[in-house]
Amino acid sequence: MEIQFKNTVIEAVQGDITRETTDVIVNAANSSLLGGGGVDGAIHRAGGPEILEECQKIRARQGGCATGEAVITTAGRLPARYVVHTVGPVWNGGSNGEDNLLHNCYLNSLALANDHGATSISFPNISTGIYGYPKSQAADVAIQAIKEYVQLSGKGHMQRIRFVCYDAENLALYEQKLEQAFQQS
Ligand code: AR6
Repeated sequence: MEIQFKNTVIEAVQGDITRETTDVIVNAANSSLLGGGGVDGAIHRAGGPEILEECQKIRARQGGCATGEAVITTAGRLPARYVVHTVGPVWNGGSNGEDNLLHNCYLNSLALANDHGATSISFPNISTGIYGYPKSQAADVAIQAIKEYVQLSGKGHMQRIRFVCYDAENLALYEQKLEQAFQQS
């Protein structure tokens, strides 16, 4: 599905984020930046060793990436231009600042992509796999963050923001929640 909100097209699709042709794809990384399973593993496998080399340089410079923050590298052999690596929170019951940290992941990724001249970006469903975040709540946080960003961003806006859902359950949640969040706008 596709929604037009101000000057931005917001989409929810089902698929593999490594195939995305947006300027930026976002990786649900961990704070070591050294790769892992899930979407992180898929991105490093498909993108090749150049991505890890740049992650290692970032580690040497700043010691990894804190939860809620984001860093940017080449996309290696992937069709995208850049990979933004953000570290989602591990779900720990919900009263440990998880929503706020997840919100930061989306906003910091958008800001970093925008700083690099990107006009399109694809997000996976950060934290909803290995990190155990409830899917419905994560979708609410993601959509709220995107709405806030589009409302507040000035000239350098994203033309296209895509939620690339791996599973049908997430796609159904995003379709329903995007409709609700933007129907009044
Ligand atoms: N394209 C799009 N989404 C995907 C893909 C793909 N190719 N593969 C999986 N997903 P997860 P997390 C979905 O576990 O919960 C790693 O080891 C998946 O179905 O990848 O943030 C990192 O190194 C789920 O909806 O990330 C960290 O240690 C979503 O991506 C840890 O996992 C996120 O699931 C991060 O855990």
